[in-house]
Amino acid sequence: MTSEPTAHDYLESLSPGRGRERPRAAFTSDAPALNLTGTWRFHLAAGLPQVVDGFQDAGFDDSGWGTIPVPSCWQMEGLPGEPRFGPPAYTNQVYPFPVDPPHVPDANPTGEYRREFLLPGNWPEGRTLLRFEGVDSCFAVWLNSTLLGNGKGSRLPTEFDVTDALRPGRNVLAVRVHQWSSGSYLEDQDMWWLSGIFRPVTLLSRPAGALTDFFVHADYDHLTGDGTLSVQADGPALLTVPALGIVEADPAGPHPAPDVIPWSAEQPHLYEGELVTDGERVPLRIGFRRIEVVDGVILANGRPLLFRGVNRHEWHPGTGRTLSHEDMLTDVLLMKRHNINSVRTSHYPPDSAFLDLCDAYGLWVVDECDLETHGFGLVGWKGNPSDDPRWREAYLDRMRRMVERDKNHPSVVMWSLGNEAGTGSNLAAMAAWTKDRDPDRLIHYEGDYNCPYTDVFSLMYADHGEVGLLGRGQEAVAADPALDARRRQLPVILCEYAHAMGNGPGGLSEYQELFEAHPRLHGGFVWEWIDHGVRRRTPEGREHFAYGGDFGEPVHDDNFCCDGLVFADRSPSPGLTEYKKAVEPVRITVDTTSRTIRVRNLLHTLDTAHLRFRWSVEDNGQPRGDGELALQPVPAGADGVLLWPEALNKLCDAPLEDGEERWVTVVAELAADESWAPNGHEIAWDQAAVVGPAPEVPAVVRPLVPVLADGTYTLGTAVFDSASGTLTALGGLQIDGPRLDLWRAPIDNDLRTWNGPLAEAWRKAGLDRLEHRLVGLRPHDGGLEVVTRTAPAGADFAMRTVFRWAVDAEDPGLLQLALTTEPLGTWPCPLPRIGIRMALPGDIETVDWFGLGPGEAYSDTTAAVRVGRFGAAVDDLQTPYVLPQENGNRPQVRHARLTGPDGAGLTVTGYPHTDLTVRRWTSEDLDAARHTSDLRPRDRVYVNLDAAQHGIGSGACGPRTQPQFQLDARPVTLTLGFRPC
Ligand code: IPT
Repeated sequence: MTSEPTAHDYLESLSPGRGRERPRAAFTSDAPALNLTGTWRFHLAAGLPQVVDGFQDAGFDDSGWGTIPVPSCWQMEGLPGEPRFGPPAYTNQVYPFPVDPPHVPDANPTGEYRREFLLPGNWPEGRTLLRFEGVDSCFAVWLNSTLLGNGKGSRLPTEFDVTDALRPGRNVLAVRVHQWSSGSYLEDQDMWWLSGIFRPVTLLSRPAGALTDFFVHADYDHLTGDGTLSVQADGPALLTVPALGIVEADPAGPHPAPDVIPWSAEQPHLYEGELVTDGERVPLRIGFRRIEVVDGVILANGRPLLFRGVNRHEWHPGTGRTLSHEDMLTDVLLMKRHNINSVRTSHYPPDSAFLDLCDAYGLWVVDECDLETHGFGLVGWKGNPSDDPRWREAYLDRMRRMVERDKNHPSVVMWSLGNEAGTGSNLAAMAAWTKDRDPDRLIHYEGDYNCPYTDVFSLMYADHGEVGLLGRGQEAVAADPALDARRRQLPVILCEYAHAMGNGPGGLSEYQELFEAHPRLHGGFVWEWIDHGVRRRTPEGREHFAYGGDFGEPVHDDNFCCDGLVFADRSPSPGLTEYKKAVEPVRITVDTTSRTIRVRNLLHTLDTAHLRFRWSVEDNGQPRGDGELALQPVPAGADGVLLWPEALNKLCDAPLEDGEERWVTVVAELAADESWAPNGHEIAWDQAAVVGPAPEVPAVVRPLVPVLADGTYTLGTAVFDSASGTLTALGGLQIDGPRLDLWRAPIDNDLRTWNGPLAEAWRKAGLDRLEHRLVGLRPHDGGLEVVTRTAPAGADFAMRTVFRWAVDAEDPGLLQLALTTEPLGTWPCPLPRIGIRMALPGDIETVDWFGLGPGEAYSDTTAAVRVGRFGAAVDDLQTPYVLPQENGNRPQVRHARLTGPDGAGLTVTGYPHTDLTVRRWTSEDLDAARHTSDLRPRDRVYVNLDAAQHGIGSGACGPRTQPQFQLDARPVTLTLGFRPC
């Protein structure tokens, strides 16, 4: 029996670990392996003084201990109820402990794990390794009371040789995991702090003669179409790749592979092979490809690469950073189905199974090392480990473990040193080691703007203006002329852009136009893929996603962790739909003047043969006809043009009722099942109006005259309060009449806008507490005129609004409103919205509309919506942003029916259109709510009809709303018709 090490000094030591095996490639083989996942005994100590002496002894009695699943993050246990083992905590940059490297607080939760296993009787002679895929953040391991060693580097594998400690039959494994360690200083990523054995644990037999490591080099020469294969194995082995005619050959080759199908994200062709040694057979999946920078352009297989990417953290709302294979597959399929072609594994190497999926389904990967020291930025980068030689080995160790583990994945095209770790010689050392070990991939790091050792100039959150400058090579000059000259030659990527927090991001299409216009720009990676919301239940049992501060953390960053294109449960948010359209890899242009359809193929590899192009015509949203287009395959990077087919011409020449709109839509869809989506899955589309839009405002020929009686004016079926001029009923429908509305529940981009939150300016101006005053009420021969003045307390600026109500005797059921509003004085800030708000009876359930849809959209997020007829339940028009905020707007609505269960309700017509929002709570309710579970339906349905709304932008982390989408106080008109139904 070995006793406890004299101290736990490894915890705060800068050493990355002791007793570990050298890093090597992750691979499977037919050698026996014992999966040690499952239920382990578990005890959580508050800190070192509380750890259990002797827990590592094989004979220790753990029958009184609880259990925990392995893998898991211990803070997630017990959720969505109460956490069983201490709560999760969320911070972005700030360390949740004093910056006192390498020391950590005494209150250092420590998980003690025990697991017995039976060694199968046929376990081979030879070496046996114990492999941990991920343990957060530092751990020591004993097998049968023998100390094996310790390790750090949470999202990286660690192996120990257990050959001498292993016994036939019963074995006892003991692991002590510390939440905080010196390693925590290097793991300050913007995410929940979670601990434990959170990835699988395996016992691996390494039979005599087995390989320890190998490196597959599969190059592709696009000029000849030939590949070259060479496998560097660290021991004797024979290589077989049947499809290439390689049979039991020396792996090193080099083996010419004539006329090979290269690997790309669009055509992820993998050649199955095998390495055979005396000890085992190792299956190989080989992808031939070449990635290089030529004349400042990133080429993959000789063709420019455009990243339509996302930053992906590993997240599940119930299990934290422990993901099932199904979760990973869901991510990959969702990405592929939304035209995403690349992933930055922010900010650590993912579970290797995810990279297997990227190889198989096709995603270009920027593999990022588990390194971030962002919290030093908050103390002026004083003491940043990145430039302290004492930390060098810890840095290099992390890089080696990533590169060695993942080097055989064709999907990985760039190695990223880490994220937000400042500058320093340790980063340079990581880059130098990597270039030497793997010259065939590119190096990425964003944090050193001079880019002395990277192959790309990478930026975060640059605004459209700056991206345009970079595209044209006109960026600001760096201080050092030599570095400036070097950097000017580098291709540009945005490793993070378009912060997808809450409603948004806006401005995606404008970024994409730039990326597609300038060869130096290689696209980017939206921040980020998934909300890190934690599924939680209120004491009354209402589920919601929790965020920073919800677990009583003294230091936290609120909901800044909820900024994904998919919600925490992996349901797509409107931002994902918008991104899919903005980055569509085939651009279709329906031209109604020349009657042509142009198809620009922006794919990297494939021609358009795998796509079917279909046209359809709708008159006022009613289908009139459709058909297929006979388009010759357009090669990658090329354009194809096609005349409209005769059937389409004919339909478009047919007469149309007055005021109707005719739209032609062309879609590109998969022509056959793919591994990631079925036949018919839509990839791209365009739409153009042949006639329309714009129904004329019906002229009021014989206006009804308002009738005053019993404190009301009656105008047709409309009833107005004679004191306030407010509409109170229409055709028997109770209405809380419209009044001017300028407020929206601030979205995250309003709340956190860089360089001064817009929402603060709005509240300061008093937009959330507007007062209304009736200025004039004038019944006249043409109808009823109501004039109001709307302004916040204390302000001398206002909006003067004229409501002109009219009903034509020819059509007494239609109540028309011509509204004009204009600013008085000087408004100090842009306005959230300009429109009206009213309330209808709570039994309104359904909205059917003709306008833009089907999803929500705002002025700078309109790429994904199209003109058509749509319908949805009121409850389904809401987008459940984790922090409740403005959502659900349907723009450019020509016509809408809001109805209850019996079909009764109200129709609204816009002349020519209006933005429409319908919800069971008010903007004030949305504003006040902290979680979706705070929102309770009221007994009214609130309807906003807007002339305009301020854009979305991505100001919570990045540029504000672009000037063209900013809503300044200005005169607007809104012309509407209301009819009970
Ligand atoms: C950037 C981080 O790299 C990323 O991890 C995340 O925190 C993101 O911001 C915001 O959600 S760093 C920021 C200072 C630009």
